[in-house]
Amino acid sequence: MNTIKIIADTAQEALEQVQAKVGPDAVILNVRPVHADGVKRLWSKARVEVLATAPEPSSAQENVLQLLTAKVHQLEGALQGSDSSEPLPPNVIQMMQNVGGPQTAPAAPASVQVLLEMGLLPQHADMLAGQLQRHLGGTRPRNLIEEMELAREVLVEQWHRFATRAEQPGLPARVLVGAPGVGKTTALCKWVTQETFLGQRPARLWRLDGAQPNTAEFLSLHSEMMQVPVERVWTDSLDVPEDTLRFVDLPGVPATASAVEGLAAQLKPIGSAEVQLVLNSAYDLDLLLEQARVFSALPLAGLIFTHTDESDDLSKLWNVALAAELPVTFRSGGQAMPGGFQSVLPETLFDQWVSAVMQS
Ligand SMILES: Nc1nc2c(ncn2[C@@H]2O[C@H](COP(=O)(O)OP(=O)(O)O)[C@@H](O)[C@H]2O)c(=O)[nH]1
Ligand SMILES: [Mg+2]
Repeated sequence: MNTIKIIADTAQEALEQVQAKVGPDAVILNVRPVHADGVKRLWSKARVEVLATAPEPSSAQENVLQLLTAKVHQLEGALQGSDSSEPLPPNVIQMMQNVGGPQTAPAAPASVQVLLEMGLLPQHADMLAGQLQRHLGGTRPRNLIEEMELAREVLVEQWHRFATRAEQPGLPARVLVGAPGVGKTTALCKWVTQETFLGQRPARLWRLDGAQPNTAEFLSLHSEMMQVPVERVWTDSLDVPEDTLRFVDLPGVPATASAVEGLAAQLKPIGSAEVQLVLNSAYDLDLLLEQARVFSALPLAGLIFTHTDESDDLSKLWNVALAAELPVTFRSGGQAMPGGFQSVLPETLFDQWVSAVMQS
């Protein structure tokens, strides 16, 4: 990967230079303030360093369901004793053998059993099986692939229902909540960078204290570089233009009913807010489900999964989203700004889940 480094006096200048050199689609890997060395540091202002690279050439998107078809055909070939040119990966053989095996419930459709093998929790499998049955009525899909396509459709629809229900009119303030240390401030910093630096949208930030002080110094430094004003107390009297994005960073609270109740009281003055629960995807599924359950006392609009650089188990994202009945809005990996901070589409997440299992 060819990376270029630009140092300029302002973020705006740096972005212009990057785009002039790499083109309008330049991928911004990291933005950070740099200081002069030695005593010069005393009088010279921080400059802005940007690392950027060209976008990856868009490789032909592999259709995962086709991938799955190929595997199923291979399996059928293997079962009939015909010499299939390529041996099946052991995990696929294992998965297909388990499907319909004695230990699985006979009533569950094959696609649901495949998803169970992929890590879907049994409680979601029951819901999915019920929905599939409703979709199908008396007709049976012709093969596993068709059935998987239908399962994908059902899950995606469910996800869109969660998202629609959580939607709010206008531009509510974006508030990140969660347990301490899960990556809230880092994710917020990336989000602000994406919107202001790359999206050129006006923004304002509140770094509020709760029961604990909010020690997010790096957020203030970063915002200064982005020329995003930072407030330390919430005030209604501030005349913020309507098109300005408002972001709120709060210190983390433990996932207990009383702490979350305290947080709810703190959110009240903010009024209309889009509250995102931040979860560390490297944590155990049980812990994530527990955090989602406790924080659901707040009017949550979505989930943000951090540390995706340390965990690639996508079944966790599906399981928590389905349990909390919330969409995953962003995935965030690593400490670079804005680095990997991607909005999540359920279709893509499903396909990535299938292909990750197929290729593991
Ligand atoms: N590897 C990795 N580290 C992260 C990620 N997000 C945050 N961190 C690190 O985790 C620590 C806590 O992050 P912070 O954003 O301050 O957490 P907060 O307490 O929830 O606001 C810091 O050292 C971050 O640099 C991530 O996606 N991947
Ligand atoms: Mg923080």
